[in-house]
Amino acid sequence: MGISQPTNQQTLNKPPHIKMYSTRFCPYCTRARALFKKKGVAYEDIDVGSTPKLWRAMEAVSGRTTVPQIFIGSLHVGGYDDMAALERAGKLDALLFNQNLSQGVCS
Ligand SMILES: N[C@@H](CCC(=O)N[C@@H](CS)C(=O)NCC(=O)O)C(=O)O
Repeated sequence: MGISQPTNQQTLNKPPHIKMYSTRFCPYCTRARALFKKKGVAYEDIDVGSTPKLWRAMEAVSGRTTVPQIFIGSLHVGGYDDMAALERAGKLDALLFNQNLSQGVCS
């Protein structure tokens, strides 16, 4: 039978795909990368700086005109300030690590 099939629990807790539309040297993008690094999460980094078509695609999916634009799974977090606010509120890890707070409680 093998052991390759994830349990329902593992499927539920699969980390979301993290995507950031960015430019290489923008300070807010750099700060976002540093926070992702601190959290130890992998993310897709899409450089929109030299490709107007990609920048327009970012504007279309986010409704915003600045970089970075950050998505955690299907959730549009916003820019770096928005992600930092989630971190300050203690809400970022639950999103990054797909933690369902109702699970894992011993009773
Ligand atoms: N509050 C935003 C600020 C983002 C921001 O100002 N980004 C600059 C680059 S570092 C930008 O996209 N500027 C282009 C513009 O304003 O059109 C955030 O935290 O992401």
